[in-house]
Amino acid sequence: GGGDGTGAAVITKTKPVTKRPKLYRVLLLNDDYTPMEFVIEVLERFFNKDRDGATHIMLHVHHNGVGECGIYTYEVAETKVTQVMDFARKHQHPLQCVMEEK
Ligand code: TYC
Repeated sequence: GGGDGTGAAVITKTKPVTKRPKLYRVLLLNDDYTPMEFVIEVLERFFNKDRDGATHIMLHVHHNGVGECGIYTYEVAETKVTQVMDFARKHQHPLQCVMEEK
């Protein structure tokens, strides 16, 4: 039984183990120089926000100093941060994007 070759009754109990990945918040930080329109484009391009959603987050960051762009697994969050930082550098804006464990 149970594939042990003896014909004996073997009970195999398996505990289902579901692994929940850690999640990370991706944040934009305010600064005095990055144009509002550029931040809106970043949110549309890299975080799939529509115009209204992107504008709302941008204004939140502008007024509060920091704001959430999205919540992702580690690799995705890391990719978003790199994409935003590369895009900002390419356009010579000081925009900062960071991630933190949720
Ligand atoms: N504070 C910037 C300005 O007045 C706009 C801005 C918003 C910059 C959000 C960065 O993450 C940011 N032009």
